[in-house]
Amino acid sequence: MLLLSFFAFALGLDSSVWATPVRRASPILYDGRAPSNITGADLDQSKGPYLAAVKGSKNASQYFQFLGNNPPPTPLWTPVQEQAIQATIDNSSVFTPGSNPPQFGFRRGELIAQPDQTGNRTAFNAQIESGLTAFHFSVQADSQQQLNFKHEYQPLFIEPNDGTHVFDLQTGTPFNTTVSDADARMLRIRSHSGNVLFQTPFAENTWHNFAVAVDWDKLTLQAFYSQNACDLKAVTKVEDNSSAAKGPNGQGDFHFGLLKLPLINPADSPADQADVSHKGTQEGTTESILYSGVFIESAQNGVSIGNGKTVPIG
Ligand SMILES: *[C@@H]1O[C@H](CO)[C@@H](O)[C@H](O)[C@H]1NC(C)=O
Ligand SMILES: *[C@@H]1O[C@H](CO)[C@@H](O)[C@H](O)[C@H]1NC(C)=O
Ligand SMILES: *[C@@H]1O[C@H](CO)[C@@H](O)[C@H](O)[C@H]1NC(C)=O
Ligand SMILES: *[C@@H]1O[C@H](CO)[C@@H](O)[C@H](O)[C@H]1NC(C)=O
Ligand SMILES: *[C@@H]1O[C@H](CO)[C@@H](O)[C@H](O)[C@H]1NC(C)=O
Ligand SMILES: CC(=O)N[C@H]1CO[C@H](CO)[C@@H](O)[C@@H]1O
Repeated sequence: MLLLSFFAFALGLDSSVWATPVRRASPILYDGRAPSNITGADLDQSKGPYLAAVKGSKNASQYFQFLGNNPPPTPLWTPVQEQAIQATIDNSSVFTPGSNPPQFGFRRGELIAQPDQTGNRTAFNAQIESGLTAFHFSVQADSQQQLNFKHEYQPLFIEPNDGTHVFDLQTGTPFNTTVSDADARMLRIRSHSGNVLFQTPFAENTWHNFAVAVDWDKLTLQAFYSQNACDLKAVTKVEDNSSAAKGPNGQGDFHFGLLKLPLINPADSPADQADVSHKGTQEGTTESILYSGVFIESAQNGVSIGNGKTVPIG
């Protein structure tokens, strides 16, 4: 039976042919699941699906590791071959954007989805951010190099040129707030306006699987979530996200990796305290998070929920 389901999935046969809930797979628009043959040298040259430009002074392969089977990737997309990616920041993870000053407030190391090294990213972003598309990603805590939950982190986002996020993943203590440790240790999906659509405890030794379906015409979001091998389930309704811009102004790079905000330095002026990219306090610790199952699909025929199944939006 398993084998039959797999072939039905692979051949794109309609569900009505089979007694299982298998449906036509939605076309994949971007596959960021690291293949077994990718190397650190590929990453250093941004060869393949990742532009590794947002990072500190070291080579990309010193901030991102391909983990083979240790730990194994999320089991949700078996039998797709992939390996988890460990993203690490340390005190050297100060990004200098072009000719602008270094961002001493942040520590960051992010991969940006790209078609390939020579592809046109603007055209690619228009492809992955038109119609109805779903952004899939799984994250796991790294218990050896833990985050500091007193800080805010934004481990995944889509950023148009205006610097806003169409949606993002956030964890830690939101900048300039005080929350309990339990409330800080949450994974939160936020809308363009920064409202939390869904949150769940960032438990260790667990793959936290997410999908966010974006309707780029109606400007809505719907979040899906599961752990480990369990099918994704809708955890929100289709929510209004109309503060985001429509068309090219609302399209931007898809980032995943650690972006760590500073704590406020009380000695700074109010203006400097608000300058999160350049000011504030960082402890300079080495911290990691793991990614797996990163891909983007057209969701016209529904959202893949794992184990060969799809569900409609809404
Ligand atoms: C890995 O192998 C695939 C399939 O043979 C190939 O298309 C791809 O270019 C290879 N990737 C790298 C980074 O070498
Ligand atoms: C980065 O990689 C290049 C080419 O392999 C090497 O020459 C250089 O020493 C590396 N830089 C660091 C900081 O490790
Ligand atoms: C890249 O694609 C955009 C959008 O399709 C287009 O306007 C632009 O001219 C392209 N750039 C290059 C260098 O081809
Ligand atoms: C921090 O929050 C306080 C209280 O809401 C506010 O007055 C202050 O402007 C905020 N500072 C920054 C840098 O956001
Ligand atoms: C971290 O880097 C900053 C900026 O380069 C530097 O001022 C600071 O002394 C470093 N902290 C540690 C703990 O090395
Ligand atoms: C969930 C959410 O943040 N929705 C907002 C999307 O944008 C519209 C327009 O600004 C707001 O009214 C919603 O609250």
